[in-house]
Amino acid sequence: MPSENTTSGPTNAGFRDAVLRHLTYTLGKDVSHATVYDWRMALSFAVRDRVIDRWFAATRESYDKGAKRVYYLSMEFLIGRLLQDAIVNLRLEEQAFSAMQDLGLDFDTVVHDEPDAALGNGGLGRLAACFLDSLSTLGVPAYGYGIRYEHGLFRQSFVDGRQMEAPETWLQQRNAWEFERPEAAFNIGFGGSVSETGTQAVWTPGEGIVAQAYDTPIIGWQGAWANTLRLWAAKPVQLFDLDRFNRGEFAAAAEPEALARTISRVLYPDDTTEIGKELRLKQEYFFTAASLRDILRRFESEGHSLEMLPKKAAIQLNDTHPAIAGPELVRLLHDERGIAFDDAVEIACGCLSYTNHTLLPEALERWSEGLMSRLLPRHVALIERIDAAHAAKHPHRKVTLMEHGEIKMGELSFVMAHKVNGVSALHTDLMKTTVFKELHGLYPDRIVNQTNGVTPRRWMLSCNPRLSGLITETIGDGWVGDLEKLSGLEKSVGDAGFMEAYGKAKRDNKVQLSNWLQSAHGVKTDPDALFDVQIKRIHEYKRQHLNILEAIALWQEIRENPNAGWTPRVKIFGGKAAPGYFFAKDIIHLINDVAKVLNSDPVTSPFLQIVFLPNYNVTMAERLIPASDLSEQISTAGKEASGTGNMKLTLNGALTIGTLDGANVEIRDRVGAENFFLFGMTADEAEARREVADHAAKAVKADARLARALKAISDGAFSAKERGRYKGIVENVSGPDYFLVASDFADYWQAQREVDTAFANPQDWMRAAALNTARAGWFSSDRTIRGYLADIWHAESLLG
Ligand code: F58
Repeated sequence: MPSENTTSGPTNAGFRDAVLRHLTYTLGKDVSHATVYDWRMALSFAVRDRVIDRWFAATRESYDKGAKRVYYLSMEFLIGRLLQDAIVNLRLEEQAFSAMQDLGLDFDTVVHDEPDAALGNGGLGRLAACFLDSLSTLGVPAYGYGIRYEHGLFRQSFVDGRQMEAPETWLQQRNAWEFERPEAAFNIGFGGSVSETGTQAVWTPGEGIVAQAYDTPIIGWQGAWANTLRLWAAKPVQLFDLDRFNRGEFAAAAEPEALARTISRVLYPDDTTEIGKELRLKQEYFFTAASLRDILRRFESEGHSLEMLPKKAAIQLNDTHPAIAGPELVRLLHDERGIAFDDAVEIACGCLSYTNHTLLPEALERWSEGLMSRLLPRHVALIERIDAAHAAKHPHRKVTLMEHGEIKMGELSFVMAHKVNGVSALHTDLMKTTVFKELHGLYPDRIVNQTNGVTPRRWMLSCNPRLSGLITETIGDGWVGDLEKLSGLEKSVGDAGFMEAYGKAKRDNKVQLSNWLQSAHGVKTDPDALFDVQIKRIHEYKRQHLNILEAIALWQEIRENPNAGWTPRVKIFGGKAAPGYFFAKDIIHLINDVAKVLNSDPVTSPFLQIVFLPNYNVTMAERLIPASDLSEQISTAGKEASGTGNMKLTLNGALTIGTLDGANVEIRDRVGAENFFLFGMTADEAEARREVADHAAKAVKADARLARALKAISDGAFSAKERGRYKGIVENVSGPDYFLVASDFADYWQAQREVDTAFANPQDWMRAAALNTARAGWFSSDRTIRGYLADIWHAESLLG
């Protein structure tokens, strides 16, 4: 830990005493019996105490000033661990570190005892977490609303190279950061019947569930402000059936509780079945409806009239998962509060805005009308009316909200929002020309761009203390709250002393990672090798299979010519595949199988090693990113909406090998083409290539390396006992190859060899790495949030 000095706050001894007090009086443990868990909890409570006053003050100030609040509705908040984050934001490093030292504990061991809150899947969820940090840092009154998943995303392990899924158990221990709010609870209904009274209706749900709030304070940089992450847990209306219990039906007596709890049990239940789909839709309505009721309750408690809602509440839909917010808000205003339908729609539109995170048509949610009518009968009728109103306004429109018996949640979100945003410049342009082409034509001012960003507090200050220390020594600590100040480093890039220190920070980070790989995973790596990292969800469009094919081809070439002066490389993979996505699971299996063969090859392994780390999560990202040399951002152009890992890696001085996709385009523009390894087709070229008959077969034929790598897979070089194991992957890459692995392979290979050459010249490499850091300042989520405030939310910071 860096020994940051605090100018205010408790003395070190005072802080240590606070930890001891919590150990004794909150946890009921004495020092001689305390476990690491007890100490971690005691430390967390002591830190949490420093948050509370600020949190209350922020809430009061928002009320006093009648401020507009931002509400971020998201199925995922991938917040990871909170202890270190709170310590860093409150600048309590020195106190916390010395308290642990005084008490004879190792600070890192205590901090690393905290489980990751795996309440998300990928970038969409992590973006929500970075936004919470930035909203608090900027002093914007805001709430994150989501689900308190008991198990979150599954825990991944590998058995014989195959992905296994087990429930995540982050809530098995007490969660130090949340406050249960039994009084903040709403009944959420499903099913039942609707009786019309004129244009209004009364919905009488057939079943109900209670949404109960749990609040986690989110403290901003230097503790200037704190907002709330409010997560809903599902509870039964009736806890326990005493009659059945008394009849001896013990299991049945507990059934209502078990059934109710399924709603907040896991993130992404397998929705390949009807019952899985139903659960997923219930989850979406559950948290959206509870959040809207909470928002209205707060608004009404301030005594405003309903037309004022858009002036007081900005409600952001993080993807389509909370898209039911449109009809639900109309229902609450129209059916329950008597506002005329058209006015209700207008008010709802004034509040709602929608972020799109994908252009993959199969990823844009659609719900069957049958299912929706069964669960949310009133909402289906309201969607029909919203659609009719849209049609009346635009008689020539072709795009409808319902089609082929399905409700299209992307289109519904678009129509119900006053702004719709993409998450990178390219993605936003493609939204206008592809998925939302017609709607964009009808509402040309609606789509805006807000390129994603990442919080510098977690993704530099906290995860990379060595580089952070050097940056602060060089330009002062203003960069943490204003990342664009990193540009001040540019003038030091020519300075030998700075460059030596920069290189040393990276090298020390790599040694630290190497040690961890050895101790936690039994893998031996050479910290002087190039650390080549691809960490993200496993998906065909992200093309982890392109990466592993290149590794196979390289292995074959090194074997043929082992003395050609190869640049030693460790390829590190991390990421989970959705449980029902079998192709992605095959990719994981293939990478693990290839790793087994390559890592045990005595000729090639000094130059090429493959490591696939199980259970990639936020904490693992915090370990890997500061130690990475090369960032693999190799998606098929046009498919990665933005990427945020690419930004974190750039900031931490990894050079990117990447396509012109998502935010890579903007990263390359900023860091300079000479500090970025570009390859592959553009989005337009990719579209055109798909039209060429047999494009993949032709590409394979034209590239002996690719053909040989594919043949090795088919011949069972990595699956001797089951030669056909990867038939699906081989046939896909040489057949339909929608994601253009074959067509981009040769260029990717070439770019990788340029990487080899560049890495062999450490001075130039480090210079490029330092320039990546110096030029990454624009990718702060503080900048992104300022953009949302100005262009979408029209809300303000309450800090000076
Ligand atoms: C990600 N989406 C995008 N979705 O892929 C990435 O380009 C972008 O940077 C990021 O959002 C933030 O804008 C993403 O993470 C999911 O995880 C889906 C959740 C629902 C199921 C399908 C995946």
